[in-house]
Amino acid sequence: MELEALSLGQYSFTQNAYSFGFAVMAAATLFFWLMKSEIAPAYRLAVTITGLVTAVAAYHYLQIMLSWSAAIDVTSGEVVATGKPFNQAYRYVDWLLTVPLLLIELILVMRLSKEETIRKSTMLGGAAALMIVLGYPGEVASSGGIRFVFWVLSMIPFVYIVYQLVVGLKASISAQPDNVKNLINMSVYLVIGSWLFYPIVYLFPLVGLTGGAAITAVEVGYTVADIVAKAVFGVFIFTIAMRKSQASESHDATHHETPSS
Ligand SMILES: *C/C=C(C)/C=C/C=C(C)/C=C/C1=C(C)CCCC1(C)C
Repeated sequence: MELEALSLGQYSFTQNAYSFGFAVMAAATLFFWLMKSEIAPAYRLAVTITGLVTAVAAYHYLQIMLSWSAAIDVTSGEVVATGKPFNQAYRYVDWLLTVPLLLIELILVMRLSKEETIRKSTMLGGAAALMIVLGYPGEVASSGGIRFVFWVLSMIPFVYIVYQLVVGLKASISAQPDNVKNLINMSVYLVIGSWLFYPIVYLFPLVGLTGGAAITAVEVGYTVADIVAKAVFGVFIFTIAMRKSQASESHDATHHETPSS
């Protein structure tokens, strides 16, 4: 990463985005965990994991922010690289942990049968982890060709996940209670919409964005996408859990929502 290509404004803008990311993730974690007592026991695990995802992200935003300020010295009024590398692995380690968990949140809040839950969580979680692992070598490569090759490889599990969400979950979603069906559909499209952002941001350096502008666009772009994919998505999961909890007060608490076929 050519850190000295950054202007002072780009450096601070990126630093402020990390700081905002940390604040949102930390606040979201407190909200999900403190509000968990309002949720029926059957849906608490989904909400616990929702808060775990934002907690892991808050921790990594703090680390990213510290790494960013350690890599760059601005005391002279200009951007000077200190020689300490900016650690991009924090982002990928964060994704490796949080991306499978985000899909598991969605599966858990649907409360499918035990076998379905395990099968879908394993398939989707596994594909998500593979997608992140395949993206990393391209992210840290200095050659555009290598970046593109790993983009293509990582897109394979990405497309599989989108297919599974849209087609694979269809029957299960239509078996969901009426008061949450729409919200679950919206959550699925929120996942797809916000996740699409990442492979697009990843390509910025390959489509002519260079130097400080490219670094800033990638870093701020990922941060915005993270906030939508983790905290905003989390609010959807929380709302679904809340509505189901209210509905289940008058229903059999052990009832499973499985497709009738
Ligand atoms: C909270 C973090 C989330 C939801 C991160 C999601 C990340 C992706 C969907 C990343 C996907 C990528 C590709 C599909 C190709 C290029 C490499 C990646 C890893 C950026």
